[in-house]
Amino acid sequence: MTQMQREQLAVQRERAILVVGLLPDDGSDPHDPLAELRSLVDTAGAIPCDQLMQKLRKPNAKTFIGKGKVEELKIMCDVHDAQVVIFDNDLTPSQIGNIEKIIERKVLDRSELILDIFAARARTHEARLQVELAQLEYTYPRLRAMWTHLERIAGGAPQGIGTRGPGEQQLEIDRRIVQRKKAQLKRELKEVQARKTREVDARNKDFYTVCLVGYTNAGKSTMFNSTIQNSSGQEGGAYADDKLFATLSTRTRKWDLGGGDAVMLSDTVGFVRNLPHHLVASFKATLEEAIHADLLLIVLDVSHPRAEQQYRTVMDVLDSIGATEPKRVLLLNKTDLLTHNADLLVIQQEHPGSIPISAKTQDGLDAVTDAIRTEARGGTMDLEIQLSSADGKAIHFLENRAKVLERNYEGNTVTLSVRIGNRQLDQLYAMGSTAVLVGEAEDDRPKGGWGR
Ligand SMILES: Nc1nc2c(ncn2[C@@H]2O[C@H](COP(=O)(O)OP(=O)(O)OP(=O)(O)O)[C@@H](O)[C@H]2O)c(=O)[nH]1
Ligand SMILES: [Mg+2]
Repeated sequence: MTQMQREQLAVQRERAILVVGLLPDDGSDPHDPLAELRSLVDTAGAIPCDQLMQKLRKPNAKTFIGKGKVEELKIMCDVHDAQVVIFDNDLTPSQIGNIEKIIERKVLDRSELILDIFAARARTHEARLQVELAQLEYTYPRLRAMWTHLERIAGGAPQGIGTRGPGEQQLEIDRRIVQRKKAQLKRELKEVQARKTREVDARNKDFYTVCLVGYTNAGKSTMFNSTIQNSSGQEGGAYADDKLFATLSTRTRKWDLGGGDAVMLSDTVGFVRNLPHHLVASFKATLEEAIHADLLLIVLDVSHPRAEQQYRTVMDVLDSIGATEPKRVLLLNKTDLLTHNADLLVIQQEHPGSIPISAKTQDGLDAVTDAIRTEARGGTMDLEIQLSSADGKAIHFLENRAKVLERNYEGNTVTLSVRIGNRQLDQLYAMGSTAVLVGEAEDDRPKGGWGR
């Protein structure tokens, strides 16, 4: 066992044994509790070669799973020549240490694995800073246990590797380095985030903002690309892939809804069950988009066996990051993969007002566009508006931002019958226009639901 085992946490191309201690009501899939971890491990690039599960009433304080199971795990590692063991649970530093000592292999927990994926995929400066900080915050409390554990190994190392523990002095130096690095990362992040907040604020003033959120792999980026491509003929350019955490930073594009309406649409990082909370805090800037959006399009993969649980996770995360203000519209995605229509009906009944779509085949996207348009307008009204024919700015605005049903010119006065959104009407007033309302018709603001 070498020092590398806890210094080098990347898991690329290593043979891995997956382990889960199943606790009561832990939210994992009862039919295949390790399905999600397998996807995560696969995304990280390691090769899952076997798995071990144990039902637990509560975790063993020393080794999380039972001591006997750890012995079994060691044999499994030998048989498969595995280099790493990955737990679906989050372990304490000392549990990791204890297990590593017995099995003589690197042990990673769920959070470390997710951090490793983020680290490997972070592309932007901000994402890199966030991952580095999150890794330091997660690893830092583990340093002591890690070194103490290595020291012990060095004492009577079973494989006789010349690992020398760093001793107290080295420990103290390491801690100080970590602290300094953390402070520096936090400073840099603060700057990046302040800039981001300014950008988001500026965009929000000029446009109605819509943000795609949802569980990882739900189809957000596919939806983003489909809508942008449909409306502008240009590529949305978001990377979509059948991997968890394909997207690691947000991307925003103008979405032309037709009829003079345009909104800003953002694609965001996916959520996952048991996301380490410090990671959520670190990604708060990325999620700033979600918090400040006018409307959240929640993308749910209804073909996934754990769709309901994923839905609940997304709702919980949104609440926990403080995204409680924006209106939420649920999109039931990947309906093309459902074999029975009845399945969809059941889900629709559970979520009244949701819109069934397929981001891939682009089914149902019109319904989404209509829903957003109505919402972005803040409800529409049919009105007659009288203005001076010299008020070119207001006439231009109405021609472009409202639907003009009829035009009457009399002398210097123009009377336009228009279907106009509340929001546009407010904008018209804010322009200091000469417009006077002369008639008012039905308000078609949606009442009690969407997409039916
Ligand atoms: N059959 C089908 N596949 C879809 C649909 N929408 C997305 N997918 C596939 O699902 C996978 C994940 O799609 P993404 O758009 O990358 O998902 P995401 O929500 O952006 O995922 P992250 O960025 O990882 O959080 C890709 O392989 C897509 O091709 C759909 O409506 N039907
Ligand atoms: Mg994505």
